[in-house]
Amino acid sequence: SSVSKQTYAQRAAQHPNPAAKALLETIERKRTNLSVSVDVTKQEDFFRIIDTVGPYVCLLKTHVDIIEDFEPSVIERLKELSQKHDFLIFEDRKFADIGNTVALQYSAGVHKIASWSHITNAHPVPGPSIISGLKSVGLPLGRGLLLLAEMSTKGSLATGVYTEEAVRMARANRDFVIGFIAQRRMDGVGLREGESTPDEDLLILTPGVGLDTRGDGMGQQYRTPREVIVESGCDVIIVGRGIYGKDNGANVEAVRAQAERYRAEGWKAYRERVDI
Ligand code: 5FU
Repeated sequence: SSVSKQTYAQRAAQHPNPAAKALLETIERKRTNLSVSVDVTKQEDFFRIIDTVGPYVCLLKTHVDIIEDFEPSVIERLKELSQKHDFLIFEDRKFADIGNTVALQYSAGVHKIASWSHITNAHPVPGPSIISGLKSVGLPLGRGLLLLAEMSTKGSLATGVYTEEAVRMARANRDFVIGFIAQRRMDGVGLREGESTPDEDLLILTPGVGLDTRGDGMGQQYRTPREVIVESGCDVIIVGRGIYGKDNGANVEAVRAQAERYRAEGWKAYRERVDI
């Protein structure tokens, strides 16, 4: 049956990439398809939010380069919280350069992303060489890559033929590319006459999710978990400000309540989709 009708457990059992398999297993074990994006600039806020939302997420999304008081111990603490709460880590780095440069950006510098981030992502704009570059670093470490096939923003240029080519690039690299940042399921997108992909399972992780507003006045567009999971067939909802609010998550109980709420909405939508 089509991937979107299968359970996360069924998909985990079949997935060839270790990071994708671990993500699907975590989703099933914790009964959550929620990823929280922790976009705050101070360590203190960052770790308070993570320790609060940890029990409710399968995947914790970071922009590690926005942390002002970054030091190497941030990574050690992030790894400890990932163990404590049983979630994977996704550094939303959006690589976009030539293969040689992205391999250096991924492995080296201050952040050494490949050494701790189970999943990262890249813009397909340079073509397939961006995958080769990142793969040379990430594949031996068992990492997974998402391609940005679409974006949530108003006026995004990632549409049409660009999106189709992104899907073809992923299909040609299924050992390392585990899916997409996108707004809808990509099964069948970009297939040429006579092509079929019966055993393909490319995950869809979807930002631009909010229950209380439709946008942020800076181009972001929000849809509900049900629109994303049921109507568009996506696998993971990514929520930032909808969970930690406008005050960097100062109110711990409010953050916990929102994380529980989005987890429940995302899981209910999944059960509706697969009919369980
Ligand atoms: F690729 C994308 C995209 O298309 N839209 C996004 O919003 C990534 N994002 C990220 O998801 C963005 O960089 C933020 O980290 C997060 C959304 O945060 P929000 O507070 O839920 O709007």
